[in-house]
Amino acid sequence: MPYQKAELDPLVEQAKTILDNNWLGRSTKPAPHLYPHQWNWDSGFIAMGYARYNQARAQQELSTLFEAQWANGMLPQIVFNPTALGNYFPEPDFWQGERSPHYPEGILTSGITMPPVQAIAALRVYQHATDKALARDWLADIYPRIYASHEYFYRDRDPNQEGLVYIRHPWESGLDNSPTWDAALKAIVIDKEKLPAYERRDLKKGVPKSQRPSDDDYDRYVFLVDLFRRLRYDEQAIYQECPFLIQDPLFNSILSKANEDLAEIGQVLGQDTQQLQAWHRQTNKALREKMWHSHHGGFDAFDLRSGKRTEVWTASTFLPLFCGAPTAEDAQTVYQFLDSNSFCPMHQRHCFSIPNYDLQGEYLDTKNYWRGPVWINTNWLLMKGLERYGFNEKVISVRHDIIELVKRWGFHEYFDPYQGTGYGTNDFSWTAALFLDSVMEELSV
Ligand code: 9WN
Repeated sequence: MPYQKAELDPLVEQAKTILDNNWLGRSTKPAPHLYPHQWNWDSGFIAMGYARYNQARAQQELSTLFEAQWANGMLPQIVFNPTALGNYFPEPDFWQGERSPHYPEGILTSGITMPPVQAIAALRVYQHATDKALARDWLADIYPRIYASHEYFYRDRDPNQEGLVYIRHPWESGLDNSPTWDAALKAIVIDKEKLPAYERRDLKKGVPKSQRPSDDDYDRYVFLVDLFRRLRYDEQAIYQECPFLIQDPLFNSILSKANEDLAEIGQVLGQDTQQLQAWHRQTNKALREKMWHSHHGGFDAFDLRSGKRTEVWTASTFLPLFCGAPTAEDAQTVYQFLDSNSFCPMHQRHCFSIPNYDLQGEYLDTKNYWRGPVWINTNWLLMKGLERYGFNEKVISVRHDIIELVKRWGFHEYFDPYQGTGYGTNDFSWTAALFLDSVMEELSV
């Protein structure tokens, strides 16, 4: 179903208008009401969209994020917009990041991180730049900062030196209430008396409760934040005490691909990139050796606390395609699983690929956040992974689903895997940005 430029042009204009309206002057908020601050991985995806038509903004978006980098290299999940406080939970008064000696001065941030897509975004900004000299100067400025964020992961999040980093909060995964975290979260026993008082603000922004994480999930999210602030964000102490420590394939695949892309940036700048290449190889090897599940044909997460694999199948299961971890032979097996009834096969037109959770899974909820709906960012990442291994027919099919979902239902946060109906909040920035990128790609082939 090839698209005509004329039918996509008005949608591209709409996408740009959404990004313009969400632009805060130096960064972009993910959505007008629900998310009024700057988010870490959102900014990476947003920069990839700007890269297609506004180089200056793409560069500014990422530079602003790095102004909030902690002294230990950690790039925070949220950079708060001081003029919008009081609209989201948790905000700086709850995080109390200043308890850490690494907290940046004069900037308000949360105390966790997110999947490191920045190198991937920065390389795309450079590749699409119309002013290459300007982009090169910008790369020279941002390269050591991105490098420091990768160094932080391998130094502070990989205690066994395996080449696999852990996340210590579901919000760090970006896939907050994915069924992958259920068992680890359930194992945290909450004493309501001791839990700090808090009020959810996400339920006051027009999104039905049935499409958001549960109250039980939030209790555990809060429990973990409270633990981190009590431990003054000391990574060693957190490693000793945190009940939630998980090595996730999506997070590690993004980090691995980010090493590869940062090495490419390093080469543009004439830097020695051996360490980056070594990290990339080591993480790919570890993904293959520790996370590959040949029986299912996918990769699953490893819970460092229980010592068990999660055996939960989500978009994350396939992400190692993105960083080139599977062998060519195993990639065929991965593909069989990805293009099966569990994740909407391409020749079956009563569903949209790629739902975040197994359509045959026990906990499927087609309306609830990361527990079933299709998300444009994971589709985009998987599309790139499929491209890497030459699954070209599926690449086109996923790209058409990205375009079709937006065309029929609008720029929503996530979509029903069967009906396509848009859920969550709307005028969502990364949906607009990655739609734009996908359309440019569609029209160029
Ligand atoms: C917590 C901003 C973020 C995304 C995440 C998505 C959602 C936040 C929330 O929104 O998470 O980080 O309040 O639910 O899960 O991936 O980055 O768009």
